[in-house]
Amino acid sequence: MSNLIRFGVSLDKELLKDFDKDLSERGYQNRSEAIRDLIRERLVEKEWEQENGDEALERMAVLTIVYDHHQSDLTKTLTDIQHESHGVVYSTLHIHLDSDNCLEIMVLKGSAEMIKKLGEKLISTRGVRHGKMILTTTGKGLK
Ligand code: NI
Repeated sequence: MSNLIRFGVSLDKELLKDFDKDLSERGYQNRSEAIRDLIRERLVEKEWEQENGDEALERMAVLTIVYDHHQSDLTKTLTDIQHESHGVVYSTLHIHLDSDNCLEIMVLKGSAEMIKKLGEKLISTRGVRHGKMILTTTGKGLK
């Protein structure tokens, strides 16, 4: 027996039109898959933020930063911050984007508080031009 449930949603016509356009641009075949992904995204986010929730939950994040390696001491500062949190930095990929800029991609793993603290510290470091963190989990409770 299937666990699938069909439900109806009332929506403004223009909003639905914009949604469908976005789906098609992103390669979704139908609304159901897009809505499932939106729901999962929200639930992963919620799961992530529940510090007192499932303690065995694997919390992970992918952090990217772009910075100018010519700026004095910046490379050293960023490396020092990562070494201070060596248990949270699971893996690092460094790419020399051009003659000035570096892209660093880090996979972080640990408690929500440790990951957020480290991510915010790196992104807010003076000289980091752009930083972004994506939070994720194994989503073990999600279908
Ligand atoms: Ni570099």
